[in-house]
Amino acid sequence: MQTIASPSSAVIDAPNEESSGLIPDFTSDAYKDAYSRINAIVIEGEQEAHDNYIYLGELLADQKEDLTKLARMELRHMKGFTACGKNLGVEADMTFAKEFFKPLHENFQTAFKEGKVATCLLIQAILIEAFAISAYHIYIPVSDPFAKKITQGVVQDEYLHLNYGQEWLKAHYEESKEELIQANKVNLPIVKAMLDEVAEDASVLHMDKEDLIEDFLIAYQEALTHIGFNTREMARMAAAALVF
Ligand code: PL3
Ligand code: FE2
Ligand code: FE2
Repeated sequence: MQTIASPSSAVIDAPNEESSGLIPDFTSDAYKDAYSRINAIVIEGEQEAHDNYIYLGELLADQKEDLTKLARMELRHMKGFTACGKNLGVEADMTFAKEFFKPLHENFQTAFKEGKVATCLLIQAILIEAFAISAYHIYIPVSDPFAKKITQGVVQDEYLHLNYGQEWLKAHYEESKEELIQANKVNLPIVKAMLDEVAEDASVLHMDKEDLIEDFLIAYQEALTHIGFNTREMARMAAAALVF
């Protein structure tokens, strides 16, 4: 039986100090402008993560209780990040954030309607969670003290979510393998495009794009390894998506 296990063993290196640079001026207009979009992305991402775990509970009826717990955590994250924006006097640009998530949102919805659990889990519990873990990890050293405390709490939960997805997929590896390869091919380029889109605003927050990519790839590769893919298969998956 599947339970919510302890955090994955994935330990990600600290971002290098040179690229994260000095602590930014949280009160500057440039910082607030970039934060209005980044904060919105995170709020929208947490809201969608909540919804996606609720949907997954529909597909995996025997897991509904655990998935509802994960969904509740996401709502807490959403509220925490909303408070971070308010604390800096920033209004989140939710219209921008909804557009930002649209491609992954639509692909999740299509997979959900087709009952494709492996695809839904790859999108939410692996790709989005790995993206969130890398982003939060890079953000923590350059965040304001209020946001730092919140983000540190959140990132621990995100490991549980990634772990949930990888355990289910590991247990269903043989029957999910082809579907995962296909879902990776479609969705990995979308995540790369999202990273590209956020990079400029992230740099205003003193978050380095290369660090983000590096952390994301480490978390993603560790998850795929845990699920059961070997090095050659992962190289093929990277080549099929050929994005980084
Ligand atoms: C799932 O639990 C959460 C999904 C959220 C996706 C986050 C994307 C992060 C984009 C770059 C952000 C920098 C972090 C800043 C935090 C205010
Ligand atoms: Fe979350
Ligand atoms: Fe999560």
